Amino acid sequence: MQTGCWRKICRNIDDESCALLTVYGSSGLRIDLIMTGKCHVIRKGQRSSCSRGKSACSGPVLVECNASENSRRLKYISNKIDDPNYVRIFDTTLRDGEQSPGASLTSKEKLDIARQRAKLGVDIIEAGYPRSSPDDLEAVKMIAKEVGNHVDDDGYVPVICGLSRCNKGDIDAAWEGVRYALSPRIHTFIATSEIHMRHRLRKTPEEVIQIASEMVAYARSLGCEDVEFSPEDAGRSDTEFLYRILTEVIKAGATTLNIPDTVGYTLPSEFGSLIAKIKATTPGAENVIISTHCQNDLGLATANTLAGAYNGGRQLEVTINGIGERAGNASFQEVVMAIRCRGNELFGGLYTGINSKHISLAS
Ligand SMILES: [Mn+2]
Repeated sequence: MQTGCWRKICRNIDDESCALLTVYGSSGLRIDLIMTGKCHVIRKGQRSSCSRGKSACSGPVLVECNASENSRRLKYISNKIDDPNYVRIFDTTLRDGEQSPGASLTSKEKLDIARQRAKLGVDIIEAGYPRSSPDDLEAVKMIAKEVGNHVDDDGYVPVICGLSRCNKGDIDAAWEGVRYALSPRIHTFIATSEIHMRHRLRKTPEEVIQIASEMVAYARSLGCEDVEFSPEDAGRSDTEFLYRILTEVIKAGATTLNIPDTVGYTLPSEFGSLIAKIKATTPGAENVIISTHCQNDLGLATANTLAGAYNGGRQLEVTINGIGERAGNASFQEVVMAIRCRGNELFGGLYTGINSKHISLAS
């Protein structure tokens, strides 16, 4: 990484207010942005003098940016956000990211990553999948106890979330992992596409609806007031069926509905309109948060995520550098900086609570 070059330029512009962004997308592509606190000092096409000599650094192409200065953080309420323009960032580096080909982290590394994600101010940390192994359960517990109890001066503490399939064993394990956090969340999922219901679950659509609502209600019955439900493979599910299952899980107590494009199959226009239709059509959707989760198989994870936000998604699931299953997930840096740089123009003033000054340190 040629971050030396970036830091140098950054210092030249403004030591204190400058936030430096070095983005490595899932494909290794670099997006070059330098942000400042007031965010006007962006020079196009400037080349740096690099501490390692010019040949070591091709120099960035800087882009002009008119960042939103809005970054106030709101008090966390599981099923609603007091400002319609605030977008929650759900960091699943430790869960989806850990499913990257070849990735495997120790508990200590997971704790370090969680601390660092909290430093950036992510709203929710998906700390793992506790039923998948005793080690993962221990790691989630450790993160819940430490990071999930570390309250900042401004009252910020991240929600700690654990993933589970729709069965009692998984949900018990997830709750055991996250319950020590000040704001614990259980995230439960079941497949809703025809192909997955028939061949993987071997269940009828009616059975799937019943299991999903029972398990959401079960998670709530454990004392967890924050339950996220995901209809897995939503991108390839029948939309009428999606409205029905989502209606039922809202009744059962789900507080966030996450819409995953599990196989990275949709186009931005399709994914955006799916989010818009779910918001407009599902009874009770106005009382919950709609979320996006986009895989990058067609290279569209960031584009789809932004389309989701544009159409009313107010929780965006991302990973550091877009790591994740197969081709990866939506990139935290790309999504956060797109909203920060273009939120005013394109999204009617959307903003996140992320402290972008720390982004370069995290990559
Ligand atoms: Mn995923």
